[in-house]
Amino acid sequence: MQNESIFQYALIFCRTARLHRRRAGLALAKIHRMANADLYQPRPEHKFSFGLWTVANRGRDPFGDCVRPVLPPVEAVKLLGEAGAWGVNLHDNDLVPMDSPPAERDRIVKAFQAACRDHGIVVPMATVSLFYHPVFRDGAFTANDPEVRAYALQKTMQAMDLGAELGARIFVLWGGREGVETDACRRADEAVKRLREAVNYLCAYNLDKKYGFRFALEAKPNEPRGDIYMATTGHYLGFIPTLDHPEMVGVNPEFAHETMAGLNFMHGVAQAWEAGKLFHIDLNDQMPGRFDQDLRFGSANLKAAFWLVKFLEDAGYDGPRHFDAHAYRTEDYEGVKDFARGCMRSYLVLKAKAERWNADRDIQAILAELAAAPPSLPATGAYSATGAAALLRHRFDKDAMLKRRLPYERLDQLTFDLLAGIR
Ligand code: GLT
Ligand code: MN
Ligand code: MN
Repeated sequence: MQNESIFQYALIFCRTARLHRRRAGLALAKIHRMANADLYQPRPEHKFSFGLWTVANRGRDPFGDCVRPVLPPVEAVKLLGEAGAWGVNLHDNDLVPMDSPPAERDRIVKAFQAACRDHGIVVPMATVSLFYHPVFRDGAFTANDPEVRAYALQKTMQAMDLGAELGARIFVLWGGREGVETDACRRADEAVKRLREAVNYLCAYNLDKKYGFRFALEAKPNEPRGDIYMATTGHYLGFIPTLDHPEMVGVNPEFAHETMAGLNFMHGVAQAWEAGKLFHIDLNDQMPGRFDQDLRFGSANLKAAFWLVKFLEDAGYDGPRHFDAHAYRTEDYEGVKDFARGCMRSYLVLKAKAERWNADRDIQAILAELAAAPPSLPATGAYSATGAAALLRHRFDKDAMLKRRLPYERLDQLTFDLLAGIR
């Protein structure tokens, strides 16, 4: 009898405990969800920005017309405010139509500034369209026609005036038309010289006007030209030290552009960062071997996006995280908002994953093992005659070196498990 009641008591206890455990579990899951929701919520300190041309993209492609109606700039700012972005960037003509009379220009700028204030949006970067108007059919700064080259400078100076008025401190130059279909048209080194002359001129204007801009040069291998001269970020990193004011000029690497060239985007970004030249970044996605897709960040190459976010966060990059992408052509403007939210959310999810990766004991144990060096190894950091003599004397045990593990398969699988959410 006594045993029976003990048994019953134990049963009730167990049930209650299970109930409590379930409740506790549910509460914990809720806390987790809330914490994560907060973790993935864009905030101003994340510096997420979008180009006016990205959210206002109307879905036109070379084979089909627009699918979305015009989204006026003030409406685009509203959309970005609602989506939780921090900044908006623009080309001169994204905001002010070409050849607008001054009074009209000023009215447009005022209305835009008011919209930015109302929706808590800043303008970190400005740029210039030197590709849309047919006059740039043979390029802008590198065009053969000296009048086109002069016009390109004038247009850029006016775009700098506009950017400065809006508070931008970064000025992007994307030479989309600076290229060829046939190399018969000019010597390629002549194009490099013309480009240098133009950037030098604009740096001098920047100093003259005390705008304090930092120029960020954006590379692309092709599209809309058959070949664009400055094909990769690496090309620009080689070009910048040849300028009159190299300290004023850096790069704006774009995920899609380097991927179109078949390159590892993060490697280019890392080199720019290491050289102190990562002034801006264009985040999006792209399948290699395709046309210029400008897909939502993280939507096509999850692992590449992860390594990139991990790199930026580990390095302490504190510039804008600019999304230069656009929504699928199948979307309406609600879908464009989903697209914008998705870019930022994916970045923040990957940022949280990078923190997990850095805190993961198994991953860190492998990294520690990889970094270990035998104590007898002569130092090779800086050259000295005695150091070099010690290195020349040293006997390397290649068999022992070969026996050291390089467990990259496991490291990569741990990364995969972590990204897949099972770790
Ligand atoms: C254009 C291009 C982008 C550039 C923009 C800046 S315009 O949309 O595809 O990569 O960053 O000029
Ligand atoms: Mn871009
Ligand atoms: Mn692009």
